Amino acid sequence: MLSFLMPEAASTQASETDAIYLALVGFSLVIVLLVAGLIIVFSIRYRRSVRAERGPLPVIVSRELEIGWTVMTLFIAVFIFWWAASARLSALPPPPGALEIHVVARQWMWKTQHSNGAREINELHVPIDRPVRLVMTSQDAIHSFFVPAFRIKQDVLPGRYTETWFQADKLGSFHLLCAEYCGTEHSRMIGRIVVLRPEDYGRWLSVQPQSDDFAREGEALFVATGCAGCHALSSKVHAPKLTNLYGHVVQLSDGRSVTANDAYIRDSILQPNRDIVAGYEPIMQSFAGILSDGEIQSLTAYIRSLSVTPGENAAAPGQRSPAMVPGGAIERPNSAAPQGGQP
Ligand code: HEC
Ligand SMILES: [Cu+2]
Repeated sequence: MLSFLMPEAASTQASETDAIYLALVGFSLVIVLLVAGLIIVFSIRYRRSVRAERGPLPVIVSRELEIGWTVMTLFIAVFIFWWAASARLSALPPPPGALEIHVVARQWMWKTQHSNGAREINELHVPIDRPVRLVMTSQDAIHSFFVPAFRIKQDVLPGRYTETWFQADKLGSFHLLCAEYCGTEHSRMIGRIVVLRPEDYGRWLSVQPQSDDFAREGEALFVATGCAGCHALSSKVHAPKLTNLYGHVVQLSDGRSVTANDAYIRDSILQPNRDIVAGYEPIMQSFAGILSDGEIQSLTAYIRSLSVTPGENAAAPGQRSPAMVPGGAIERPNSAAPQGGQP
């Protein structure tokens, strides 16, 4: 219905979004027609030249009618709120086992990277019928990742990760736009999402010039940037071991406790003196300006690969499973969280 007015719908989220949107338009249309219709009827019926009854208004038409229509419109408004909010909330967490793709936005292009390290610019190839989770950050201004055909739009912020996910259910090529004014060439910050059959995606991925996968790239950086000097299991420096850190609770020296996620690890690298781990001295210096966003994402992927966390068990092909990591089975001594990660 009315599909000729809408952008093509090519994801599992699209149909419900459209249903909510059309219901809102339909409901508004009924009210607009009612009000506009009555204006026209009354202006003809009570126009000046007509001898119509113009006595004082009746005090109240009917109490039941007043209460009835007030309650009914309230009910409709609450229903629409509940429908839209619950659809939005249930669409927030990506399904476990989703394919992870990293996106870095900058003036004025989209850089994407697949879990095996293959990179693209202003393009993203994905398999059909498989949830794809995007972990995004920006190198400069605020951008917004907008794919009309998938009905997804998510702001991409500097200094922070944002996430969204989709599951394409149509083959083809779809527009990718930046939906947040980000400078002179904002309107040219466009790309496309190419949805392929799974076997074609596999073939496409295998012929891309590959760098290492995220975790292995991160492991190399971990040594090259000197993190290992303090954090390696064999290090003599009094620094926390990062095994089984990701997804677990960290006690901080000021008494707070936080769950180690992407943002926490990013902050630990860029602003190490903000959250000091209980029992350690603030001797780590900031790596702001030394490591790029892409490098921090890779380091994060490496640190994540050192723990068993819920949802990560169904690792995408090419990702290391935690059991393969040396030392992956070592318990994290200062962690209050239950180990193992199974909910
Ligand atoms: C000079 C030694 C040193 C170096 C080099 C160093 N760190 Fe640290 N790091 C520490 C210490 C000590 C702490 C605990 C105190 C704190 O939170 O600042 C820490 C904390 C952390 C934490 C939080 C750990 C937790 O258990 O919550 C992370 C993550 C981290 N570092 C990552 C890195 C990464 C990645 C690098 C390399 C880019 C790095 N560190 C380089 C000494 C170091
Ligand atoms: Cu932009």
